[in-house]
Amino acid sequence: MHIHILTLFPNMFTGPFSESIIKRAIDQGLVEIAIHNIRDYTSDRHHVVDDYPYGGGPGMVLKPEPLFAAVAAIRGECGESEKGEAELPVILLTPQGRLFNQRATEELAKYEELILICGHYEGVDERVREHLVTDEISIGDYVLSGGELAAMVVVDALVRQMPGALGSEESAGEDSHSSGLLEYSQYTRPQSFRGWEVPEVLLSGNHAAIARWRREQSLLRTIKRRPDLLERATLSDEERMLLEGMRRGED
Ligand code: 6GU
Repeated sequence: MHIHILTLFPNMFTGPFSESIIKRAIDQGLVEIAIHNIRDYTSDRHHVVDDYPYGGGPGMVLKPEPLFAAVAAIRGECGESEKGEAELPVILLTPQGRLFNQRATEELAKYEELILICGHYEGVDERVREHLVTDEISIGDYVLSGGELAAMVVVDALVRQMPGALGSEESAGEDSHSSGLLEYSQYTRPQSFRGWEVPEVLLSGNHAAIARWRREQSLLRTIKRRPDLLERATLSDEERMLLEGMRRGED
């Protein structure tokens, strides 16, 4: 997968992309991440990227020309100038976008190539939204200073679900949200810590019992913390019965 990021602050990405799972995925060639400085696509002498809002008001607005130029250059550079919107999504990171979640990750993961635009200042010129961008994404109902941190969140979520991105010791299959439920509780050594014990069943060696216990924990945790997730989770008949029991407080 080839991810292009358009930003005014390219240095923000160096730390997060040179560590851990993302770094490994880049080194393995699973993902190529190109950071483009929006300022490099200005054509005026002073490399102006923003301007005052028409009609007045506080803050600055990102100008359309550099963003259109950057996307055109990326389309050309990749020899895919004929690539339509369907193949090359141009995604604006903005608090006004649709909420990002695991399902959105799965959708984006289907693309071979995508462009993420990090919004900044008071916003971007509306013509960018109307005529350049194919999708708008927000990572939650709060306001960040720019789209950069959101872009990192999207990249991380995308990378960790790529086959081969996680080591053999790791697994995305049991992550919270991968099944529509929250992940079960985890324990490691010591077996007794400050008098707090690891649940017996995990020491039993009985794999079926362990799997059952974990699924139960998952359900319990989800019903307590995020009952909204249960509406869309795929559950077996046994799990539905368990859930009913939990709801009636019989667990
Ligand atoms: Cl994508 N951008 C900004 N600036 N703030 C946000 C966001 C994005 N998602 C949540 N808050």
